Amino acid sequence: MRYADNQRGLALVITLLALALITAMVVEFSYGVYTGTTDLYNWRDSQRLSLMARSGVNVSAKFLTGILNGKDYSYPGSLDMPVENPFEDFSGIVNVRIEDETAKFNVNSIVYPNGDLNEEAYYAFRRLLKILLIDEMVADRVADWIDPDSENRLAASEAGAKNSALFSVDELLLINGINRKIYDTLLPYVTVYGIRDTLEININGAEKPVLRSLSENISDDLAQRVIEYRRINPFEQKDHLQKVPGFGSMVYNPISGMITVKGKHFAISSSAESHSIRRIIGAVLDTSASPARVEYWKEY
Ligand SMILES: [Ca+2]
Repeated sequence: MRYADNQRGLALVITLLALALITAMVVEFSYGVYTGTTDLYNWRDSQRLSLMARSGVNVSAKFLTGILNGKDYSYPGSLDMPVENPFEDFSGIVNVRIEDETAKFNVNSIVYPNGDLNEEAYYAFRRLLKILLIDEMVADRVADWIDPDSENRLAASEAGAKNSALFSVDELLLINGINRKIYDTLLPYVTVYGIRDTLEININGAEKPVLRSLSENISDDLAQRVIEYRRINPFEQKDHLQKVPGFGSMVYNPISGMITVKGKHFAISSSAESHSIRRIIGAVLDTSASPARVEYWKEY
């Protein structure tokens, strides 16, 4: 019963969002973006696409805050909403992707705001690296990059260090010892958004490696059971994790301070594409603020 309800709920959300997207775009276009001259065609097209991409973000942001308002949990960790040919005279596609950043590992959490190492988060990060077959020493390099002092944990690990928290994930590429391959492997699982006093991971959205990073006792099998369980019954409270077969209090208690069931930061990526011209907008919202605060915005 719950399964069907959730699936229906999700389908409804997507349909409503797609409808709202189209409506918002129609409204934006009625402001007279068109000039109608053929030599301006490419410019005009590209302007239209920018507007569509922007509408995608605005509408999703509104919907997201509406959905989250008054709810104790959020599920799933990511959502894709492609809308094809939204208007009669437009052949193209608008795609909006929403990702729960709280379901990812916040690398900034390994160093407390006061500069001390958060050992719990640090060891969790090492586990994440190990699971992804990345050298665990990368955790020390990230810690040195963030911490305010200049004492090398490893040879040259303080070289060029920023000595403060990362503002965006691509800063990871500036860190000595993190090459493109390591970065690409890490990217789907890490974020720089969220509180810094503790690691806080949304168990309703976290992917397997992130779930496993929380504890040595979370095996691949157990993480898989968590994913299957929440597909039918998203976690409404943290301690409902213990309803997952094999997830006893011995596993749950030590991690209870590092998890949550509701996303706070959400990344929205909206792309509009037509005749091989493409506009993309990436934004990150903090939905715990009221109204939601834009923490990042990039158009390309
Ligand atoms: Ca440092």
